[in-house]
Amino acid sequence: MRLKNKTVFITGASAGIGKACAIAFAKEGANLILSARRMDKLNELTEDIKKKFEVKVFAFELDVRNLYKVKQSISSLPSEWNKIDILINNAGLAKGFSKINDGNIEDWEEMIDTNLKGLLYVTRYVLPFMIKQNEGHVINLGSIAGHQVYPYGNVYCATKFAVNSLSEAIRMDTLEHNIRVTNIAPGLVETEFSEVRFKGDKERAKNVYKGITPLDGDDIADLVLFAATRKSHVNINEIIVTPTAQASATQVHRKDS
Ligand code: NDP
Ligand code: 8X3
Repeated sequence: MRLKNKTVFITGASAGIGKACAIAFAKEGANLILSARRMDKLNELTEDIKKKFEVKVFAFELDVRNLYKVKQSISSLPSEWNKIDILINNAGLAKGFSKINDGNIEDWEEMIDTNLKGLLYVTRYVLPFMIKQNEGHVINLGSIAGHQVYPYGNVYCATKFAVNSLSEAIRMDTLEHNIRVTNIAPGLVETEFSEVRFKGDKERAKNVYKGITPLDGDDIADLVLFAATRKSHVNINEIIVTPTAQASATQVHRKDS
């Protein structure tokens, strides 16, 4: 129970890494503020967590692209919920896989608005709570795609390069306020990620992980938890993690099946 009485705010908690983080943090006794667009998934997760763990959960619908909703919902959190100890900026997505000259501009806007602007909006309104309490931890989901561009990854990679920059910037801007900042940069994690990228094409999504043992949401939640449970004077600046079979964004060793 390393996080008893701590409050963790997770964006994009309805699936994949965000959902795995919610469960991992609940196991450690943390109270959870969960948000995403799909309330049915969030409600299911909330029920499940409340049955299994003695923690409080406050779940609400939030599209991180909606600046007004971000501002309004964070500023009007019930008073018992506005001491946020840890923010996990996880909501994000890749949409499409094509060269820039063939790119779908709506897909670009969705990635930029979610991965970059959404992360900024949420951070903008959570940081003042942390600064006031002179304590906090911001954990951003970056990616190996934020370190290495890969073919057809263009705009997604650019948003994740931006997340890296913002992790560094938040660290600098909050240094005097005892706030920790961690950038988590995974390689291939099998979640709904590829299904979203390929717009529901399950077969194509499955092929991304063919012939390897990919990471899963629990593997990443484990590392997020590691970063969040170091002694208070220890800041994990970044964790880059890939499956054993992945050496870089473009080099993956696949077994023939
Ligand atoms: P999933 O697709 O499984 O989950 C994405 C989550 O983000 C969902 O809960 C979704 O919820 C939420 N989300 C998407 N758009 C929005 C939005 N506009 N507002 C609020 N929530 C949103 O993918 P992952 O769990 O894999 O991805 C989580 C994060 O990890 C992303 O930032 C991704 O870029 C990053 N990442 C993923 C890797 C991978 O290989 N899977 C590797 C490296 C980084 P809902 O649809 O209900 O809103
Ligand atoms: C997700 C990992 O390599 O599919 O950020 O872009 S990758």
